[in-house]
Amino acid sequence: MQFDILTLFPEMFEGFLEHSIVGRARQAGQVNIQLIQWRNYATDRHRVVDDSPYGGGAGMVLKCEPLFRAIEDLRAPDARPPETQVIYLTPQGELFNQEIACDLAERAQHLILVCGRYEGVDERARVLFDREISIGDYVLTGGELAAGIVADAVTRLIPGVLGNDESAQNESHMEGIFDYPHYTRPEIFRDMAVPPLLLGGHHAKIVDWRREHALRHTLQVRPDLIEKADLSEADRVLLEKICQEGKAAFPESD
Ligand code: 6GU
Repeated sequence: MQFDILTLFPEMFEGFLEHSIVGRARQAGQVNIQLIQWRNYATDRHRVVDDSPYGGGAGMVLKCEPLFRAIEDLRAPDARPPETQVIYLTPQGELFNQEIACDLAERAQHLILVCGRYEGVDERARVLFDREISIGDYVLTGGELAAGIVADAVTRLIPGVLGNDESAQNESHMEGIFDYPHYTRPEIFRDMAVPPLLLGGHHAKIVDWRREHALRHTLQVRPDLIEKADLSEADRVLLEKICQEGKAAFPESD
């Protein structure tokens, strides 16, 4: 997979994309990540890429010409989505999640990630984008952190990037709910014991226990995920039991 990241601050990615699993995937040639300085596509001596907004107001707007030049240079003339996608990182985009990450990892071969800054791009440049993505309901100073997050989430889903021990198969959010709780040695730490069932080696019981606690934690923190999740009949029985316990603890609230 090829990632081209168009940014005014390529230095922001040094470190982050060189280490950890993404760095290893780059070393192994499983992904190629190219950082491209937006200013290289300006034509004037001062390499200006922004200008003040028509109609007045605060801030600067990223100009059309350098951005069109960049995308026309980076995208092959006959390239089309889903294999090639130009993605604009903006707080006004669709909310990034594991489903989008999986879709990109499965279908895309070339992602061009455009990191916005200031008040964003000239509205007319939006015709260049196949997709506009936000990483959450808060405002960052630029799209760089968001592009790093997308590159990380997608890279780790590419077949062969994670080893068997790190498998993405049964981890948090793969099925739309949280991961189960994990414990390791020692068995007792400052009076806190590992749940005895996990020490017993009864595999089927452990599977059930993990599912129950994944559901419990999700219901407590993100009930919205429970509503959207693809749950089995057994899950619904477990949830019913968990809800009944809640009612027993607070009998006055219906
Ligand atoms: Cl993609 N960009 C910026 N600037 N802020 C954000 C964002 C992106 N996603 C959430 N907040």
